[in-house]
Amino acid sequence: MSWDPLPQKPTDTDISLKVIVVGDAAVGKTSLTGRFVTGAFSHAYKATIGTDIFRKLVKVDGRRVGILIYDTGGQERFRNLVERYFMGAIGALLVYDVTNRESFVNLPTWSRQVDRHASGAMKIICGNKVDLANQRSVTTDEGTGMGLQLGGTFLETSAKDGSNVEEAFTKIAQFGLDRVRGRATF
Ligand code: G3D
Ligand code: MG
Repeated sequence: MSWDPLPQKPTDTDISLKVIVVGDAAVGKTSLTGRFVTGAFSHAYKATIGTDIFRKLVKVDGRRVGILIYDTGGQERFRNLVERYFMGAIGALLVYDVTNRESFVNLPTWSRQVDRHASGAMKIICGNKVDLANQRSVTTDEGTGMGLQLGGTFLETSAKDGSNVEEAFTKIAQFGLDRVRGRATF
């Protein structure tokens, strides 16, 4: 990726970043992506088969950042996605469901995949479905510990009520912008 010179040709973005969304089936990967891209929650999303790619334009530091979000599905149970899926990603959402302990326990496996195939990508650990407070089986402290263990930033999210969804993607956009400018400290 190059930053200087800025593109002179008419274009709607200054920079494009690839973000991948990984985690066990049904943790809310498609719902988080949909919430971020459309600003709404819908039960109408079909189980993802293969990879869907969504695009959203955000402004960070006055720059127009195009975020390409690769939402995967169907292959989750193999935990071994094709390398092309990870390649070139600047950041990854590693999603678990706070009401599903197994999805939390499986996070290190997802993290290893990201480290192996998208080396240097920023990892955002998302404990999703926090709106389901009375069904919770993973505590906030455990999530914080997992974030430290995996070298990622931990956030608790809800695709349903929108909590921290914008933050999760924006942190990656900021990181990507800093990295392209050679200022990343990560
Ligand atoms: P996936 O893409 O990781 O497989 P989905 O997961 O986004 O398809 O979501 C799986 C189910 O969890 C869906 O339920 C979806 O509506 C629900 N879900 C996703 N995020 C949240 C959330 O933050 N809160 C709550 N309460 N539910 C969520 P259905 O019943 O539609 O299959
Ligand atoms: Mg999906």
